[in-house]
Formats: sequence, structure tokens, C-alpha cells
Amino acid sequence: MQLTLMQMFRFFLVALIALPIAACNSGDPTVEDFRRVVITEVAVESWPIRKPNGDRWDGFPTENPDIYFDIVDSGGQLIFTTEDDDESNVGDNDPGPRWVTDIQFNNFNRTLNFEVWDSDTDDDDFMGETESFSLIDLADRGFLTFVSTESTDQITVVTARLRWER
Ligand SMILES: [Ca+2]
Ligand SMILES: [Ca+2]
Ligand SMILES: [Ca+2]
Repeated sequence: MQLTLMQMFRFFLVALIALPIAACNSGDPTVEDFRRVVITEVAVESWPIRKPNGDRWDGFPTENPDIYFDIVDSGGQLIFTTEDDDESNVGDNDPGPRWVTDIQFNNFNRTLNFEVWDSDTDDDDFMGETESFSLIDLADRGFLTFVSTESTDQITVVTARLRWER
């Protein structure tokens, strides 16, 4: 199709007007629009059934793990723990333990990961840890309200729900 000079001129005009509108119209929120993010729920969806050496997590008769989680930042600092609120004796086919939480971050410069532990009367057994995720990355990806993280062997899976507050 051969465009007439008038059609080309019209197209040029429309493009000229549409371009700034499109630029102004990008009302996507930015991190500056939010003052904090809150982790509102954490669930351990999957975990190793046995210790690395094949033993049960505990001795008979309550040999299933007593699961809790820690949130640790990239510097190794403990941010949050449910150590005193473990879920006792979670069986292989039980639903994963779930906690309602109110873990607040007033900036997004944190890289976090979940550690999953078996609570014991003496030293607790480390069960697994998920790969780390950064809050700023979740913001960049559209202020995600759900994150699922897993260990490198994909056996330990932890999910979290988030609320971004303006
Ligand atoms: Ca144990
Ligand atoms: Ca137990
Ligand atoms: Ca235990």
C-alpha cells in the first residue's frame, strides 16, 4: 500500500502525540512508593524425610522431625525464628507446617534465605536451606506477593506470602 503524503503526515502527528502519553501513562509503582514489605505467612512445603545418613530425625517413638524455620540474611545474621513454635513430629504424609507471621522490612536491601530445622532437646538438627532471594528483586519483578524457594537439591521447599505497604 502506498501511503499518501497526507496519510504519512497524519501518522507522524499521531505518533508525536501518542509517544508522550505512553511515557506519562507508565504508572507502574516503584520502590519509592512503598515504605515496607511484610512477610505474612511462611510454610515449609517439603523437607528431607530422613537425615543425610538415613536415620530418622529423632529416636523412637517420636522419630519424625519437629520442624521450625529461621530467616537468615546474606551476612549470616538471624532475622527471625520460630524455634519456640516448632510443629512437633511432622509425619511424612502430613501437610507442611505453616506459620502466620508479621516480619517487617523497612527497606528492601535484604537478601534472605530460609533454614529448616528439627528442634531437639540438645543440639537441633539442620534439615535444609533454600536458595536466597532478594527483596529488591521481588520488587523489580512486580512486587510479588508470593515466593517459593527451594534448596539446590529441590528437596526442601519453603513458600512465603508478602504484603507491600505504601
Ligand atoms: Ca533430632
Ligand atoms: Ca520428633
Ligand atoms: Ca526433634
